[in-house]
Amino acid sequence: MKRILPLLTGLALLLSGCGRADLSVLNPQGPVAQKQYDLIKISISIMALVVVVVFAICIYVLIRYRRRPGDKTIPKQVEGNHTLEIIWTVVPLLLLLILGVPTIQTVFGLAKDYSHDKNAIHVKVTSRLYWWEFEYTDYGITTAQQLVVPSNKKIAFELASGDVKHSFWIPSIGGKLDTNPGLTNRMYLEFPKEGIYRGKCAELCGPSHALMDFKAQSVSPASFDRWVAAMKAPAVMPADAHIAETFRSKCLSCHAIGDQGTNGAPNLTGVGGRETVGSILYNDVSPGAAEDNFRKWITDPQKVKPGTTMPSAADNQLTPDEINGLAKYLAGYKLNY
Ligand code: HEC
Ligand SMILES: [Cu+2]
Repeated sequence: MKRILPLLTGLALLLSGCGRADLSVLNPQGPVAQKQYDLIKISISIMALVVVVVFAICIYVLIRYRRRPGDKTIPKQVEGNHTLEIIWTVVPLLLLLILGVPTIQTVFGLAKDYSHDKNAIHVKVTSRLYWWEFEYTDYGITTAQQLVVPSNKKIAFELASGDVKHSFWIPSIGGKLDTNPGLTNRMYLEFPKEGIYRGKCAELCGPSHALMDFKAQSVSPASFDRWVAAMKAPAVMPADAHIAETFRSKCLSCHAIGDQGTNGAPNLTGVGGRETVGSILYNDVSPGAAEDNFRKWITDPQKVKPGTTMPSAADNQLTPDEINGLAKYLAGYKLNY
């Protein structure tokens, strides 16, 4: 018991995330996740049934036919029993059918390709150590870390990786599917309810793999249109001329905002409105947290996400005033949608 207790405590802690609507497979928030959850339920029920029946028979036989004290006789030797043999062939066959038919139906159903469907929203996902890029090919816009989608539409994803293998997974909405370098995988998802869902990288990819989250924000179709328009609007640069120049020379060499910069790092258009900084520092924990998070991130991204290629403030030769100015600007850079 002493040895098992920490294990149980750990398990309880681990399972405390179960059931969360924005995070858990066990609380599906869309039709894809619902179908996957139904498959989980049917396979676990069948397996549990088999375990219970087999163990019950096994325990019964062990007790009922055990060798009793003084009993020296050799039991009757039986070989071959048609009835039993038919039972233990037919029952597993039936169970496999009950398991197999819906599994194949669902798996092939979920593989439906909406990439040429005019009514679907097409998103090209590129995973990189340790962030996610989302390109909306229908609209010519690119964002990162926080996917924005209209509710009740089919979202057709094209998944690929810019470096090593990752895996795209939004547990309460559906997934997961690997992202490979040089190969495109396709998948669709639907978000019937508005809200922000947490996405995960589900393939061990490096030291910050566990921090390689992203968000999927489902909004009303009208709100989505406003978001697209805001993404296409001219970039908002820092108001302060010196901060603007710093941002242009030291940040836009990797990042993009609006029509400026390059998309070699997360697109920062409207970054202050994302739920997190660096996909892992949450902004909604207290008022002013966003600015603190940006400061923390710009000062030393390695400390937040070991292995990231973003340079620290020291590498970038930023003064404390410049760090503060940039943090304030980024925290205030929100899109209205
Ligand atoms: C060498 C390229 C490079 C330069 C230069 C660079 N960054 Fe980054 N930045 C990155 C990468 C890569 C990431 C993604 C890190 C991750 O999450 O794994 C990132 C992430 C970020 C994020 C988090 C975005 C989000 O939505 O989570 C912010 C904010 C940011 N950078 C701000 C800056 C600022 C401000 C500067 C200039 C002082 C800067 N970066 C300079 C490469 C760069
Ligand atoms: Cu990963």
